[in-house]
Amino acid sequence: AWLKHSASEFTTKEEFEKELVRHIETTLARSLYNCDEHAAYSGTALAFRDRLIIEWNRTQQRQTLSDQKRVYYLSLEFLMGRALDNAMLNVGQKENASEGLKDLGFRVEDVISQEHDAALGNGGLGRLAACFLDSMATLNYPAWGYGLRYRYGIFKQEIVDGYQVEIPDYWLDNNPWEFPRHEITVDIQFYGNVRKYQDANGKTANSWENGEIVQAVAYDVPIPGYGTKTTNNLRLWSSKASTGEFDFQKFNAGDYESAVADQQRAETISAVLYPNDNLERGKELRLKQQYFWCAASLHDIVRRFKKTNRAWNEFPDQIAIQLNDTHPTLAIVELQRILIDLEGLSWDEGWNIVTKTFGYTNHTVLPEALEKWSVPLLQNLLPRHLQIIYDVNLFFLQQVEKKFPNDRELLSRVSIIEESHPQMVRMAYLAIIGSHKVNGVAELHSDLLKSTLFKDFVNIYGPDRFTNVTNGVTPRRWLHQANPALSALIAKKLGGHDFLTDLTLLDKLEAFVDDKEFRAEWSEIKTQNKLRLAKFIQETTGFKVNPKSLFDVQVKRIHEYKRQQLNIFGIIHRYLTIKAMTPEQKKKVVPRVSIIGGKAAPGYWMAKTIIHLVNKVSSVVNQDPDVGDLLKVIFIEDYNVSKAEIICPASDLSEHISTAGTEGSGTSNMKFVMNGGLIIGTCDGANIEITREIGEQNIFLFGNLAEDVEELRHRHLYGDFKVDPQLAKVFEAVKGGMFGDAKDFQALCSSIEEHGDYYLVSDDFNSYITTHEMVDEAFQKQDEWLAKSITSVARMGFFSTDRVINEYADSIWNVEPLVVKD
Ligand code: 26Y
Repeated sequence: AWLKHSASEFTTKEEFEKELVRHIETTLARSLYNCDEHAAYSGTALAFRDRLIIEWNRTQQRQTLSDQKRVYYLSLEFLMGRALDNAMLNVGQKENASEGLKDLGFRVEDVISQEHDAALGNGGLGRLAACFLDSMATLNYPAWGYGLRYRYGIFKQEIVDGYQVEIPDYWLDNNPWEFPRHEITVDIQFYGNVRKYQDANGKTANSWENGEIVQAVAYDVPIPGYGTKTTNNLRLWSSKASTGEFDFQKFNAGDYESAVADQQRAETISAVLYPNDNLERGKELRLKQQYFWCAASLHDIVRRFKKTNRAWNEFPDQIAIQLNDTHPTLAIVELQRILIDLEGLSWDEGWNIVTKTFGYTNHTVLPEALEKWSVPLLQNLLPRHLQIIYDVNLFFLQQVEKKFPNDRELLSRVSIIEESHPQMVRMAYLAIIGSHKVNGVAELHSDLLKSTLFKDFVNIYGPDRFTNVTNGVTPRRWLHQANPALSALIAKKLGGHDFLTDLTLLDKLEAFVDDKEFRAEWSEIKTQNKLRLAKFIQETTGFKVNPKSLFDVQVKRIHEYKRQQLNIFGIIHRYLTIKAMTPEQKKKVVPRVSIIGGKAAPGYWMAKTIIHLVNKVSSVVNQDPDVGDLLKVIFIEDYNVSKAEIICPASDLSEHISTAGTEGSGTSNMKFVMNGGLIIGTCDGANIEITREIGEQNIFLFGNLAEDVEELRHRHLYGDFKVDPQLAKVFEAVKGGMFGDAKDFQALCSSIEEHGDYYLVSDDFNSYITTHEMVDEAFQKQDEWLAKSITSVARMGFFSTDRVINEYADSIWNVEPLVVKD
């Protein structure tokens, strides 16, 4: 009789053990007697990988056969974190695996933590892409991700003498989760020239010639859905010297050195993730990365489409492509080039297909993050693409002129080409013009796009091209995986884990808010999670923190708009306040651990100064006997996804305190609340919708509103500006050398005192401090605090990426899930 499943589809502890041992002994050529934790990790990963491969092949076959519309998510960043725990949980075999590992003498947590994070992203945008992949697979959408296979992910951060130092993150050795597809390659052209010629019908056509060729090689990563057989694909491109004849000429001519140099230059394209988050720098290599990845992905997509033998006008019925910010905007131009130059379609036929295919997501209104590429750079690197951009612009401006005659101001405002020196291509405008839908990532953000940045385009196209899709996070990683105890408690109350795939079911928890026993269990889980973090802090920093303290966390990329400086100034204020207290007064203080973590872009000097100050304050405060356990300040080194999984479940309070109107959405706010933490935050990004969902009484909001920011900034520059008196005291302490050389922090203080306080730190300081006092009071009433915590979690159903993906599918992509039958 045939087996119901092959050996690699283990469903019991024994079957898993067999697979594990087989991989350790044969694939890894190790004996069980010298099997260390890392080998146990590799063996386990390989056993799970086999399972994924089987379903992945089946999924790809099923999707090809069904011939329905697919989604391609183009993102330069996929901040995946670790894969093993996720794979175990998504295929539902973590129990069996942990039992099996235990038999061999290993703890599953130790094995899991052997894995190197896949850190192919900077922050929110990259992590959102990773959550989207999880939801698209879980919801059975036929969907692929396309990205770059960087040899070096985001740098590893070390703190040396209080300063950030960047260490390269070489992560590719022994990565069991990727499959090289050496047979899937695309030749990508750069430089060269455009030649005009007469085609067979006597029409003028364009040919891009004499360029340099670099080869793109596909590496595939399986993406398992939770509780479904659907296993989707993430395809990452790696660059390699072309093996074409042309490129061997140098070798043949004996020019060995220069041939090797060419080879290295080719490999440089996918060598490193640019570590800037929300800061555009216009580097040629970055533009090369963008085109390399867009062109490879587009050719792959077109190749797949052509196999179906459909007419070109069916392309948008078969394919939706989502642009994760403007980074892949060249895909728009590349598709138009393929259609008109290579496939012989007319301009209008091509452009009609292009605009129906693409959707564009904007993640930021910060001017310094908006991509612009210089015309001379594009002219040199991608001469044919520049011509197409000019033509897109010409036809667009003609359309605008028709609708709004004689408005030259308008034409120059909306032109894709900015008339500066040198001229610049505004990628966001190109993305809007080349897409059928443009969305922001939270309500306020989408409204701001329509009323400020893209206002003219709303007038030109009407409001329907612009929409909002509020972000979410995947509850599988951010609740079930990061906080197994809480997930289990919820499951016990709700009668199963269905809430993990329908997060709105969490609302049933509200019925238990007053249940004493339930509250105690809830509280105990938080305590255990805090103990786990306290242990981690002691192991990594040497500082002991009291787990009974209020854990106050701000972890995210360091940026002035996110205002870690407001946090650290608030901490200094608290420190000064405690130091001035009598012993009697001190007894009433709620002990606090302030935890800050995040990377600064290597060239972002102000952000690095903030990190430096946090570390200096930490070393002063943590050894001050006047303060003891009343205040501890911890900087978490090298904040990343796997550390976030320990940190999020352990917070009592987290800080989301950007200047109103600056944060697109924020997604860690959602992760923290989902884990029963409360928030102190501004009326910004998704904080506003979180408040609407969980109720004003369950969140600590403070600070000025977005609508008042412009006027305040204006007043700083032209009216009289006085630093908040409590903040002034903080500055006095810093300048007096309390935290080391005052000069080191000069710029931080003067950006507020002398240079207009662009981020409104002073304006919001008093409100921030007062709100923290309210937090202290609330924390003392533990029963009420617990009620807030439980109620908030119960009302977080909206913030699952499952809801988000369904919205994209309905309102932007027009795709249906491909339901799997057993
Ligand atoms: C142009 C280049 C230097 C660049 C590189 C990375 C520009 C921007 C970025 C990253 C942006 C980013 O992470 N944005 C964040 O996206 C999240 C997901 O939508 C939002 O929650 C968050 O508010 C936003 O800052």
